[in-house]
Amino acid sequence: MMKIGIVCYPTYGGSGVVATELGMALANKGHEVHFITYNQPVRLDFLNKNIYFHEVFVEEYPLFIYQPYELALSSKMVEVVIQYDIQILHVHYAIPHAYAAYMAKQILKDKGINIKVVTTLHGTDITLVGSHPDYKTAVEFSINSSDAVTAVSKSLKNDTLRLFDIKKEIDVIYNFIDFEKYQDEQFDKSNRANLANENERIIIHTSNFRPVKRVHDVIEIFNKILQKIPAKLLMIGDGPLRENVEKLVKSYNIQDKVFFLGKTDDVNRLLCHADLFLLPSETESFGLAALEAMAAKTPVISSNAGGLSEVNIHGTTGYLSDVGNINDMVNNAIKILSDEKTLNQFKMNAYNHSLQFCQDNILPQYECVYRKLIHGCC
Ligand code: GMT
Repeated sequence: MMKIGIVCYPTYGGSGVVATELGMALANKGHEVHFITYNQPVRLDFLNKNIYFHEVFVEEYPLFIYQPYELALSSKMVEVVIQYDIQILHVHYAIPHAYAAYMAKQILKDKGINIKVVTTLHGTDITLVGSHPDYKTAVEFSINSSDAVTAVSKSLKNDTLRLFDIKKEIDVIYNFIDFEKYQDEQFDKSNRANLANENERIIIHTSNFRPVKRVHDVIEIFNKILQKIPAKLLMIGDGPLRENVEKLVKSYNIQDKVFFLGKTDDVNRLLCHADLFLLPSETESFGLAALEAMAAKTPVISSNAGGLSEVNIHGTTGYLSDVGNINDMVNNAIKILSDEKTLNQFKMNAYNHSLQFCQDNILPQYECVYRKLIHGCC
């Protein structure tokens, strides 16, 4: 049994989801897991045994324009490590977690404690934000100062090596799925009729509606598919572009075909009805949303950005197109949706491919990283 502190963003984003699912899975295996973050992580189940939650408070003070979150986080890490004899601090998303962990490590060193820090890179912390000149020096330093570094795809590892001067080995450990949440039997298939007519295909997009997700492309693609195939589009999630995209839907007069469902924890309950998943992102280090769709037997039409080709296999589990190539995505979608036999084949392929990302395959890889740091071997 190991004692592990997990630091993450407690929000709907992929990195928070991965960190939370990882923590819960480790706890189920008997490890003691301490979440250290500013809010209760969205998918955290407190009824799970071996789970602890430590909230980071940031005291407001009129002098501060920016509240010193990293400082409060480092202090909380030190406090939790000492109180619970934590052996590993696993921080998800480099900014500012890896930097705060470095500070905590130095403070603990001063007290005679050698805490091991694992940093997992998730994507935008490297590709969009981390490499910006305002952050690069500190991000590079904190990655190099971690005891172990993991990245969620080969593509992200390569991006990290290209954008930073990295002196550490980076282990690729893919995102994973808890297949218990995707067992067909637990879903009531009869309520499909509440989402679409029998002759309509159900298409889903899930994201945080940020520019990187190219949500406008989702609507453009769907509008073109609609001209050939009766369908409904479920837009799951929320974010800055939602209002804008709702306007685009109105401008095409397809409000009766597109439903904005907002944020929900029940994505798997909706995905079990889906025929197609759209993810035309500008960049995507891995694409957990696509993997979740595949686990629910849903083929994926995606861009070929970042690590998406490591998840979605062109011509087998779905199709990949260049970013912004809407017509190609439409043609591929129609290829899949036009006849039942092809659709069912893609659905089974998607599911079968997703199985290799099951929790049982991925969890031991993280445990191995921890053990190497604590005991020197796996
Ligand atoms: O995609 C997002 O906007 C959320 C983001 C995050 O940091 O929480 O997701 C990133 O991490 C996920 C989990 O590792 C990956 O599956 C996503 O592909 C990655 N997003 C991007 O690279 C844009």
